[in-house]
Amino acid sequence: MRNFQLTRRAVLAGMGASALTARAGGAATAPTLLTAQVAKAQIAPEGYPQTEVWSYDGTLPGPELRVAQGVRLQRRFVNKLAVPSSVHWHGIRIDNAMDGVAGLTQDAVPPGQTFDYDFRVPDAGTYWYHAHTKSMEQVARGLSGALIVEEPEAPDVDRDEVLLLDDWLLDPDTAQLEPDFTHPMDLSHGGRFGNLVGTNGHYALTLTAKRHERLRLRLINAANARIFVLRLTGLSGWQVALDGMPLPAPEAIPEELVLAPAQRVDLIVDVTSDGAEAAIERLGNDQQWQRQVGFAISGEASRTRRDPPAVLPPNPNMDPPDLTQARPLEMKIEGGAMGRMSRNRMQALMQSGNFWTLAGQAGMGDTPFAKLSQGEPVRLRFVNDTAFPHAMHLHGMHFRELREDGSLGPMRDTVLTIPGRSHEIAFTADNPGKWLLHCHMLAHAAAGMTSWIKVA
Ligand SMILES: [Cu+2]
Repeated sequence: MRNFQLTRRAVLAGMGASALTARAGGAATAPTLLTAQVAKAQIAPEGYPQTEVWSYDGTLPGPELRVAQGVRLQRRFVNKLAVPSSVHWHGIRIDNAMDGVAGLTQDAVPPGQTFDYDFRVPDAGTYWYHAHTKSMEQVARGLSGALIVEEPEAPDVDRDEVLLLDDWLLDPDTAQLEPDFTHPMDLSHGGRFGNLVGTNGHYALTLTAKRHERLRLRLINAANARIFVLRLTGLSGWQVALDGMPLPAPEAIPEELVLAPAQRVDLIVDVTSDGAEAAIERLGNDQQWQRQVGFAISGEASRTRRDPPAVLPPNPNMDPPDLTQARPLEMKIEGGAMGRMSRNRMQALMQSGNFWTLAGQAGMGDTPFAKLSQGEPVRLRFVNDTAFPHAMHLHGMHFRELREDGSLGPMRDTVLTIPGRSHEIAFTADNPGKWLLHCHMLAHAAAGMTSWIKVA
């Protein structure tokens, strides 16, 4: 992979993202639009040309949608691209017909056409929306944004910042996106990695902060394949939610915070740096820590640190599944480069344009991986028999990881599975519909790692 040369003096200031506030209901008012369109964005450092991207509403990332818990979110999706598209509302326990999965829950919206998304947001937390038609290409081209559902009573913080982490694979000469979105190397290995990493559409996002200021940081991994390993410097605090769902109590932030594609974490941090800077750093490929987000500190929000934050209010329906009644399922993950799949099977798989299988099948197929009765508790064991990590995402329902000691982890919608290991999740199949179950390394999803379950 070619490196993207950054010039030291190139520093971009400020954030371009605009916050839109959605209104509930509104009988005779014109629909609020969300328009997929070609746009230009200054992703690369100054001195490089702007990059042509596919965007929602012309901004990169798409507009931050911020709504109150429990309201209906209504957006008329307008497709001004030259290709079909659709919008998935990631992590929302949503009406199935609004889930945005082309070929499963709706037809892709053709160029020039619209689709009215209209659904209730039952859970407060940090979610995101992104294209779910040829998502490997469309998300990489820029079709993603944050969806924030606010608690009725927000926690006591000075500021609430959304940090959408992403990477882009750019031609170092032209700063345009590398247009080969189906490179066999990406499909069969770790996925499509960018050569420029950034936040909120900037390669070097720097925010301002005051000493002892309390920030809620909502981190979203919107990258196609990159697993972010992060640490904080000059900031200390707690993690309070994972994949949108509040933790039972604020927890210490791990020394190294791992955020797989599509995962989110909410942090409440205090600016504790004695110097002029604080930062979120990420572990680079060279095992060096690099700045992901900088905080330029000036002034003082208070003289001393505050008490720990209160627990976030729970979302409805967070009861753990009844494990004594749970139906056991197993999904073996196989294929890819350097895996253990036989040569014959791999060759047959590649002839169908795939590199991976879930439970022996490549791609969605006509029949679901499992048919579940509504309300049925399930335990599902992912067996990662490949040489790569996979971020397995279930649509429509959150699950808990069933740990080896028998305890249940926090609610999540995406679990990172490790090569050679198995990970068991458990959930109650309480949301009727056809729900995608796939790897969120989007090249893997495109090359076979897409399955679905039916709840009826
Ligand atoms: Cu994968």
